[in-house]
Amino acid sequence: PRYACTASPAPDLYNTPKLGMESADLIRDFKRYYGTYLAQDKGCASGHYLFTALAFTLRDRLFNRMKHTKHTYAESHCKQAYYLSMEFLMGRAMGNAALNLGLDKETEKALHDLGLNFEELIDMEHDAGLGNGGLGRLAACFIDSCATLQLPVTGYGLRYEYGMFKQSIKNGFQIEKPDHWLRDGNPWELERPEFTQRVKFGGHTEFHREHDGEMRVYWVDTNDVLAVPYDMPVPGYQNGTVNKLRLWKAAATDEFNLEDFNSGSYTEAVAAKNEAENISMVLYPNDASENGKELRLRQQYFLASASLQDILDYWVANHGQNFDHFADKNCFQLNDTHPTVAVAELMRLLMDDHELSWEQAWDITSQTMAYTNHTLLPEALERWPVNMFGRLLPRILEIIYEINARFLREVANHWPGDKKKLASLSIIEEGPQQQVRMAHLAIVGSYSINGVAALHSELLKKGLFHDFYQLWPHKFNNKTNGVTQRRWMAWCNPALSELVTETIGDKWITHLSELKKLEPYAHDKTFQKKWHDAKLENKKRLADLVKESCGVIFDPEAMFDIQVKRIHEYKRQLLNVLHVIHLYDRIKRGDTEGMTPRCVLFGGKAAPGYVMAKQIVKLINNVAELVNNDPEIGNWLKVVFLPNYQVSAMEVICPAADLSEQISTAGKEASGTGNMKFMMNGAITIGTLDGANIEIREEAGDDNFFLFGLTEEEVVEARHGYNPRFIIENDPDLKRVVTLLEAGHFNQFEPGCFDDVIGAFTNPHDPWMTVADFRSYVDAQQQAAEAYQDKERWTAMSIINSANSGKFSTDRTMEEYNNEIWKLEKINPSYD
Ligand code: GL9
Repeated sequence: PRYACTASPAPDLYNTPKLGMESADLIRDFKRYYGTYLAQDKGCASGHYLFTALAFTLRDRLFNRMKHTKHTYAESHCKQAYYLSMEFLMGRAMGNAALNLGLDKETEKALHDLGLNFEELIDMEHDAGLGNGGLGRLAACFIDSCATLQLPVTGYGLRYEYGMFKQSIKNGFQIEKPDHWLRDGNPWELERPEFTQRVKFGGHTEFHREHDGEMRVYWVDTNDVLAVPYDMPVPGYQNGTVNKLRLWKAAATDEFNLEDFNSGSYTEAVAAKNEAENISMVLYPNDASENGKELRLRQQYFLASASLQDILDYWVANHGQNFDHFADKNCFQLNDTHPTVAVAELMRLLMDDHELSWEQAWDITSQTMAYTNHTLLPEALERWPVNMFGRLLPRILEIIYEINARFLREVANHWPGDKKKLASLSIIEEGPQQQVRMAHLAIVGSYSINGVAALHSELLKKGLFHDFYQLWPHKFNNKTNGVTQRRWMAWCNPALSELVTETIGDKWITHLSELKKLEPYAHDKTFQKKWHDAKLENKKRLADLVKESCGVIFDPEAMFDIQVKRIHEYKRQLLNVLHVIHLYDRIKRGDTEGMTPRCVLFGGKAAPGYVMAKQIVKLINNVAELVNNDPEIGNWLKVVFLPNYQVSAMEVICPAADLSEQISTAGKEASGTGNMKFMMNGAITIGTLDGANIEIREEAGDDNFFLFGLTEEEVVEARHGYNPRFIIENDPDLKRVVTLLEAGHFNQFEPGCFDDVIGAFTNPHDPWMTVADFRSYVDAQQQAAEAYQDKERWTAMSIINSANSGKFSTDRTMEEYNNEIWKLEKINPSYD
């Protein structure tokens, strides 16, 4: 009742005046927030309050546009898309907000007039680390591009109290600390308690025949949890559009456990609320691997149910209980299988709450759901024990069984008498413990299934989802990933951006293919000099960060060789370390001919339970320790492991890279997106033919890419009879590297510390085939080193890479999703 619309205030109470965008208006608002709203007194200027006052100043301008955008969508009755994702790795919002509002220059000036520094305030902001890595950051880039393209797309996710853990390094080992990012408040969010939803768990189902003779299902005796939405603005680039990211927080209902309550255990009953609120407490930090924890399934259902109820409420408010055109006006993009329980939940809501028949509900569901797959790694395929599922979500399990029964009839028609096909395609996996296969549910329930790079999409059809492809070839498609150039170039690389804009104009900020116009300048001496200077400035910025966080001096003239991404065996940070040890060995034996001074930077988090990944972190740190403190090595080689890699760190790292390490075992990295950020900012890739690397090389040209390693097909082939020990014996360089490792050269006071790592890459069953690619990797590294020595050649390669990175904008990716999957009309709110 508190939020019900009862009072009738004067119409102009709703009226939002357009806010001034000049520096003087910003100063006025900023002072009011700082002095009045936050009640700061003279004498002590706290960074936190300065930051908050500026955030509120910008936020006003965002929320005005967000309201306006919402009304424009409502009035146009347009189709809308919903991006359902367990992760949105947003990073910091301040700089992006100022840039996209077109207020970056004014803000800087306003603050300067007040004697303040914009950059210092920007650095006060805590990263919104609500994601693990590529998949979560992709979601953030997608919604940025949708707002810029004026596509009516809303993001739905969870408002985790704790984001991705903070990583520190102690004695070479990774230490995890909780990331309580909301501790100091989040000025960018708006709580919307009036849109709270109720999500059911547990209980059981009952079937009743109604007066009209229809059967109805009741899911009863449930333990309900409230979902409270928090909205974050998603501004388009200087176009008046501000879309919405709606994140759900779990809250207990006020219904106490009556038994406890009546027996006098009031405090225990209140304390039990914790269990409900735990649902949105913490992001699971596992990259590409699932562990079947019940809390994770609760999170997934909580997201799916709250979001779909919210969308259906909006529909009913506008159309009543008539769902005839629902599928023409709505679609849902599932970011991996994580939100896939939405397929069954939409069926439940349409049938049990809105009284549609199975057929009507299925038509709607299967015409509105679309699924994106982000990995081929088998350990990442989500499966839930049927027991757990039935206990937690009994009604949903019934619906999944019925979807499966109908689906298996279709399979039996397509392959009469083929029992094997039924078993391999079934949504329910048989075995000692029955499991629900979420990918199968997603495929059966969706009209579109896409991979995230050309190779990955082909491999899905050829391998993992081959049988489904036979059944429904029309459902399968590719959407190569991208990144937003607003954050990943315009914002994070001002030096290069200014040069590019003064050379070819600023259209590239919304049309990245414009960068192609830089290509004629690739060999222009004056332009090369400016390009090189911009890179140098960025390298100094990174060198400062490295000095501050690792105490190691990077010489900006040296080649910056960078691998930042989650630590995972398939990404082969280990191969990179083996090369580093090889360089160390060469320097030690005086073989520095043709060598280039290098600064090698590693960064990335290991999942807390991933023992091998953590040992790789330890190995990198031990190698770094020895290399950096050996006077014989001097400036030839520096190695650091930069702790706590996150979005705001990448904003400093990618503009400063010379060499981008994209060295996964071919066929394992679905796409990669860091590779695109580096390319855009003029780094040259050393990489395998994997994921989007293939397309990067196609765009940049073979001469502007250091290729090495087995192809996906060769990897499959080479597995048979793979003999790493034989390869080591026959490669003197590799032999020396392995001998150093086995002799304990990097762990003199920690005996046995790296035995497992050595065991892994020398194992004939090593799935990542590290040793198989060592020789061609080292050769490609040598080519890179020689190319770097020719400054002009290198700079030309750098320019050509950036000039040809147009394809890798999420603007292009979103146009493709829209043209081929969503089919939304672009809506211009005509604000600004
Ligand atoms: C990933 C893939 O591994 C990447 O290759 C891909 O670029 C991204 C985005 O499509 O998705 N899938 C996945 O589970 N993760 C990816 O990065 N993992 C994390 O996000 C940590």
